[in-house]
Amino acid sequence: MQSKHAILDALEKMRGEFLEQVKKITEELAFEHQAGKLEELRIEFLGKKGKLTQILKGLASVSPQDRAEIGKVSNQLKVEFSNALEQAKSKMKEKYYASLHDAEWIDMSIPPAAELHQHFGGSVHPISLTQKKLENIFTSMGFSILDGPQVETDYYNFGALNFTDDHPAREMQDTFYTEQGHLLRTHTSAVQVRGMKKLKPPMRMIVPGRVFRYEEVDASHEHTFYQMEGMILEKEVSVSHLLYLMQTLLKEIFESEVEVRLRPGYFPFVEPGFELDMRCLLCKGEGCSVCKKTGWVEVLPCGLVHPEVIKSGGLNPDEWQGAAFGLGLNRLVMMEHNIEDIRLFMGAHVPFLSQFKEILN
Ligand code: FA5
Repeated sequence: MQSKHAILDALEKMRGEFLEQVKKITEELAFEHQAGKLEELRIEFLGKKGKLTQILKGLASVSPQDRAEIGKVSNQLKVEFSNALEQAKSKMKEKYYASLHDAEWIDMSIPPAAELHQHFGGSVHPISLTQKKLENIFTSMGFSILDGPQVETDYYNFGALNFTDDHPAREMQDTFYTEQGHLLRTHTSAVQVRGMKKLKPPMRMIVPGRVFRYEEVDASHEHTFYQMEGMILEKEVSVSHLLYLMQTLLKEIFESEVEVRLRPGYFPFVEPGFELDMRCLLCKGEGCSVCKKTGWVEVLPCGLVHPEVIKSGGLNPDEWQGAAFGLGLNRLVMMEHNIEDIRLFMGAHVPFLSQFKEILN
């Protein structure tokens, strides 16, 4: 049996301990180690099994009135802790930028100290790592790798893909337009028709690349992100070819079976179209900010190529059939490495990036 005062005392003691640790990390630790330590601290105090939860277990034995008071204090503490962590992070960034400024005065001809080399030796971006892994898988299955312009025409991004001028589906992908009437491609599907014109069928191609959308940014949405388009054109292609391709891809990436579900999906350039979702590996399907509390993450929309698109490629849809998919690379990499926030990819954040010190082979 614990009294209200005992719990409030424990919370106050925990507060002191937390703030002291944050101060210590900010003042004493080299900035490149701070992000990791701050996250450890957050988990130690605020995590599911953290100190706050442990203290609040005592709530069961106090009166409802006292419980409300303690609840209020603990909510205030959470806000205070989050603010302290945010402040520590901005200090960390300041130190980082200051170090870049100092670095301008380094004599570039002196070999870097081992310590510096370890931190700033450069590393491959996690998206590039997974992109390369996928490219290896697909080229081993006879796929060619294609690229296309990031500043595109309306025709290749929309018109050639069976989006009529007033098609409401254009609004599914909010678009950045240039003053000259071009646009930043909203998907790698913009390369489908370019690819059909370039490669003779039967053909298999993938198109990894950067795409842009006028999006509200949050834990799972970026305005600039990466996709990988895949397309095959053969005399006969069925939904089972498509599913086989999708399963192979996910199995190779995750090196084990992952739970997936298939839903009908609508895209003007495929018929039928599907949405392939995978179980959110961050929360194990329990619901988090990345999967928007659904337990599932949209990663792989796909379908059979619409006959109108085959015509746009200058081919006869009675002669050729196709399947296509558009993999969301950022979200796949988030699942692969347990990354909780998509914004980390573009944040130029050294402690984050230096976790991926793998070498490409
Ligand atoms: C498309 O972009 C279609 N071109 C995909 C396609 C290709 C369908 C071929 C059929 C055949 P969608 O808008 O759903 O579809 O985006 C595809 C994937 O990109 C999503 O599943 C998601 O993983 C990722 N994605 C979409 N918007 C964002 C965003 N703002 N930030 C990060 N990832 C995103």
